[in-house]
Amino acid sequence: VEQVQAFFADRQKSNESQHSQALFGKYKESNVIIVQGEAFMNFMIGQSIGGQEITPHFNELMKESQYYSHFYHQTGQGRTSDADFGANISLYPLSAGSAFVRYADHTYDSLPSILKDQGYSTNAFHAYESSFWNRYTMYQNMKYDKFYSKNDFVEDDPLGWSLSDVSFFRQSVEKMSSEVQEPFYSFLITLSSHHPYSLPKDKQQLDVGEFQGTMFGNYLQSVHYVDAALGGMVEDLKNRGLWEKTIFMFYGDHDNSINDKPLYEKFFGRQLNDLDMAQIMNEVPLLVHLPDGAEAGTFEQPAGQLDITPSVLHLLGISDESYYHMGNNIYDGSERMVVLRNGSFTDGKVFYIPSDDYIYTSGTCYDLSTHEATDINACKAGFDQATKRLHVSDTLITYDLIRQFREESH
Ligand code: GP9
Repeated sequence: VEQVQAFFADRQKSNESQHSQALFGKYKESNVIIVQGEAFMNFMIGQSIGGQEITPHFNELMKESQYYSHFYHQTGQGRTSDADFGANISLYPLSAGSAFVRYADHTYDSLPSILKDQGYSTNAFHAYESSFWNRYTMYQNMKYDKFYSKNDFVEDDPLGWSLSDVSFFRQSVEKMSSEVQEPFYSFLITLSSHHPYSLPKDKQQLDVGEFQGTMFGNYLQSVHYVDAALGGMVEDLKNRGLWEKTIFMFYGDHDNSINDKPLYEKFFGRQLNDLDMAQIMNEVPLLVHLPDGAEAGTFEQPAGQLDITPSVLHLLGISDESYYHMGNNIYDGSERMVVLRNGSFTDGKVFYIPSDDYIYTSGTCYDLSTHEATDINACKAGFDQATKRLHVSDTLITYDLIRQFREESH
């Protein structure tokens, strides 16, 4: 408990300077829309196959947005629910199981609860069974006003497990503009690019060439479909006059479970090492569009899902200091470290890949400037910090310490 308290006391101290930053509160009271894309990975952003762009709409949006090119998912066994937990609660998902399922009744400083206290209406949208990943229960704890789940959508375009993302986005935006009070926070989870990625013929718009008929080809095909749905959603938001008053974020939840090096070597036409594979499997894209389209560009410093909540709060001018969050504020200009749930970490200079036995010296330390393995000691300080962060987070969640700390302070 003392270690956890000390960690947050330190974090609070290092956060004190953030208020002077130019973007703090610049978008106060803007709407916030965050879209979490199913299995939407970073490796195919900006890539083409047979001369056709895989994600043309995302690529177009990048021109007027911030694109984080080394943004990591920090998920464990809880997959989509872990991405949601990391992004909206800014604590590390658990080493085993899903926090949504195991500790849905514990106390958290969730993004929707903070925004609700600031007068926002807060809504989650996901066109699937409300009980999946225990969302129905967890979303009440996170203080969403409403969770629009499968039964709230007209099933006018069935696809895969549920409704197509095109229809899901259309109906969600319709609800935002007709049923929801502004300012709002809307959190949307897509589904059309779910494993095993089979799309009906009439929705297959990409010629995947030599990957035709493989799961990898189907994956590219389904991502291309979701990208078009995303493009449609942005158009819709523009037509309804919401785009210019909204902070819009899109990020991927986790990898596609196709961890097959030769396939990616074929895709990129070059040999890949373990570092390349770790980046391919753990990087998802983050796109941030600010209401006035400011600050656009590509940002290469590492970031991760836990950084979403502190960064959104910064843009809205809400101090993060009193909250139990472990992510970085990507706008405070400081150097940052991103820790993955498997114990990997990167600070933009090195990238550590742990071994299965979790013994530090059996892992590999990569120098990101050469992309080659380097002296293991170059990762030692980072490894100790990463281990500490995961331990602090696990302890805080498991023993419901936020509740205890708050009770003690009253
Ligand atoms: C289902 C969806 C999928 O509601 O979020 O979750 P996943 O299987 O990717 O963890």
